[in-house]
Amino acid sequence: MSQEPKVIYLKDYTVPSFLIESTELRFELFEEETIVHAELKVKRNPACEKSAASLELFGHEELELIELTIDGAALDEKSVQREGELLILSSLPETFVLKSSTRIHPETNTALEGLYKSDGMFCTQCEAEGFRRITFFPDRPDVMSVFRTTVEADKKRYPVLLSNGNPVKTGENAEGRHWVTWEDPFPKPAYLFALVAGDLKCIEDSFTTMSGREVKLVIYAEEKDLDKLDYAMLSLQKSMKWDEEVYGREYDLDIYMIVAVDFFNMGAMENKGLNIFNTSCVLANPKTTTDASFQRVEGVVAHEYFHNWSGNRVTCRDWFQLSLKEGFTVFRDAEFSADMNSRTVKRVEDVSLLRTAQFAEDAGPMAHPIRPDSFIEISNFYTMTVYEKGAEVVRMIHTLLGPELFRKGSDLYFERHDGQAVTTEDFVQAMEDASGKDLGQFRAWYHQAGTPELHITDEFDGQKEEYRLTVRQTCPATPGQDKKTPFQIPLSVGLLDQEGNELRLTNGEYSEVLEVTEAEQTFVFKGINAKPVPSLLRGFSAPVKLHYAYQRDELMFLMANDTDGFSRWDAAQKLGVDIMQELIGGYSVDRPMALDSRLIAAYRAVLEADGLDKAMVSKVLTLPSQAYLSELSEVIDVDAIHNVREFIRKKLAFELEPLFLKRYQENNLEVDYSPDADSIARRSLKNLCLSYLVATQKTEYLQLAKEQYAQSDNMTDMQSALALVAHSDDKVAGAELLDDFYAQWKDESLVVNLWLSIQAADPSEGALARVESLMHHPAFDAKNPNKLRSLISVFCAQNPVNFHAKDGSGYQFLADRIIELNAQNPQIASRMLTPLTRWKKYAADRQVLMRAQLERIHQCDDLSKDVFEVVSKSLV
Ligand code: B3K
Ligand code: ZN
Repeated sequence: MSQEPKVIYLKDYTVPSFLIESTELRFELFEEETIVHAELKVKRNPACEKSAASLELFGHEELELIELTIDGAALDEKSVQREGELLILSSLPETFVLKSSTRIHPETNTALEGLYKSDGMFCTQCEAEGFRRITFFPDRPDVMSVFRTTVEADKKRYPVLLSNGNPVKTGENAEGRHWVTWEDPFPKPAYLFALVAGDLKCIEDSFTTMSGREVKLVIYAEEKDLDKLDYAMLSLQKSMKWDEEVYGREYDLDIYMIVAVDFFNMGAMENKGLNIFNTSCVLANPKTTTDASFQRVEGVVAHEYFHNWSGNRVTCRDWFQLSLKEGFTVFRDAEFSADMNSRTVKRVEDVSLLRTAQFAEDAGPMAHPIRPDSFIEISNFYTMTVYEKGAEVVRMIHTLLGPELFRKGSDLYFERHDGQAVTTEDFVQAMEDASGKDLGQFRAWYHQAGTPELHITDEFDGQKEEYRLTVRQTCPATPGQDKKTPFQIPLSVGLLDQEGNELRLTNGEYSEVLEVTEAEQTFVFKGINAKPVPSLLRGFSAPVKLHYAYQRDELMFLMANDTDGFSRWDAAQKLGVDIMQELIGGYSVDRPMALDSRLIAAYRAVLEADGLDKAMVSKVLTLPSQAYLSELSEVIDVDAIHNVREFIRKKLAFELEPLFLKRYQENNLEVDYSPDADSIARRSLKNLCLSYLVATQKTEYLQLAKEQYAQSDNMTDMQSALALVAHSDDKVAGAELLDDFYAQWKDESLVVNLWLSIQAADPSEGALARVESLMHHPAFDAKNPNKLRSLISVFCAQNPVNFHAKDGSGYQFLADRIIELNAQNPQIASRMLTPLTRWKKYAADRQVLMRAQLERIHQCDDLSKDVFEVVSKSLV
């Protein structure tokens, strides 16, 4: 790369020198170019100390500036400077009108940032810094302005023209062109701007807010997808109601629109009044959509809706504050999903994700605090840490304050900062002010990276009738942070006596939140007359790693007796991890594998028990994942983990075959599909049982899977069965079903993505060659992020045995893709790079191969800032 990109630091933040009172935009959309006219009412910012400061506008290097005037006159040359992304205007009056016309090319924009085309329709993605690809503007979140936007295009090709706010005027021009003007009365930063133009169809409904205002709800998609929008509509209505009930937040505009687009870098975007969604996060129909995707649609619709308050009405001062809106909004959507479905299952799923992906990020070269101190490219910081750990940090505040004071705090935060661009500090301050709780030490969670570890030991003193828990906390060094100060950690605990009864604790309850604040601290429980079994970190009350030397029998005891559903699951995970780690350790020295019969007994007990929550049963009976075991490993032995896991799965399958079959049959009902929590639970248990049955390698069960495939009326059952057959040793049967599936669904893009993913994740030999040949299949499109994720990312992340092939072919394959994508779509390229960045966790031979590929990427000319930042930090 010719010049090393600049590092941006939080400590360098300064207030904007100018404010924009209003922004008027006019877009002329054509097939070969788009002209953007902008008229900004500008005034000096009284809060800016430099009285003669210049105005910094951001404009991507590809923007062609056609015209620029101030109060109707052209600027003299000396007052205009264009440097890279900046257009600097100096010698300016106190207030003025800045007009510009700019030529852009959405039709060739493959980065999918700014204004671009997705399947023939125009759409935008401006967060974080995409608006600067549209026109010259102070593109920073603390510059908020009211927008009035006119979109003009050919009427036939683009009958629907949308932007933020309410439509106020429409008209027709010569040559078959038409236009619509939209007004958004709420001041917003440019990153929330949106525009859509296309041949779209919609469904409409409404919502009456708590103050009695009727809001029109519209969801747009291509005509062929009109039958897949009802679930998103229902989810939107439920979200609106929930935010009124739980947070007292009412929607503010007269209309709320969602548009589904097929080419999208991430899940969805909360643009004011005009959300733009990846089709994968909005379309849902039993025939084409799995249960997991139904739940994702509900969760993402809620997430984007909740941003209207946590993100739009109160926004971020700068991008270091990203977790202010993302962490809080993820916490809000998780609580919503917990209320709509099963709370424990939602928690188990979120914690599993955190423990694998976020803990790995926190231990890798890109580790950063939820409020980073610096970045090269902000797009690289839409991370598990900022989102998921950020949500855990808000959850801890909720735990420390309790629900009532937390609500008082959020009310104060929204009231105090409505219409402002603020910091995470403002959020914590509001929580502190409303509750009176000192969160001084707690703030370390915002600026210290790394996953804290709690080492807990206990002592029982029969004479004093005392039980003591000693908690020692440490936190590993992370890039740029060698030493950490102790965190304030809410540690939720319970104590069980030998009969499995819960004991009353110091607070008189059965559960208590201990506040760990020191490097080492002892908590004493009095009046305890026999050594109890501790239930620790109930509900996963803090994003930490917990070490306590449980005996396997104690874990089985907790699985059976703990009253906290999350902890029962966690005990099962710990038992699985403990047993698997022992076998993984023996694998490299060829120790013969034998399964501790206690795991079989524990599984048998769960399978035999009646009346348990089916969703939890299927979670408990799922062995710790390859990803989780990898994260826990000092040095990841990919083959050992895979083979041990498969060995145990088979062993459990043989030992418990009749029970798996019984539960399969009981839950294989002929009833209409419904995506409610109970039905999802039933299908998940049924399909888990089927996966164990198929693991026996008995032909009758492969036959059963084929029958399920043929008979199923919903995508959940069909896809589960297809994956089992496709991944079985019977490659002929697998190929037959895969062909059948493709023939049936080739016109449903999202279903084809499932088909790609199943093949990419097939652990059998030759997977890379199959993936490479699929890249030439008509079903694949290297410009579409959903296709890239379904094929390439699934192969690299969910097919570890093949991706980490000893010859390094998997690594080379990924590096080739990154180098190709670097120019085409930097955000996707840099995101896809993640598996290579973890090279230090592997044995020396793999390390050398992985590093060599990172170096190859690093040496390429014209690396994007996105890829450069990740590669260079990974090579340190
Ligand atoms: N705020 C967007 C994410 C934008 C990512 C830009 N690279 C979606 C969300 O979190 O709701
Ligand atoms: Zn978000």
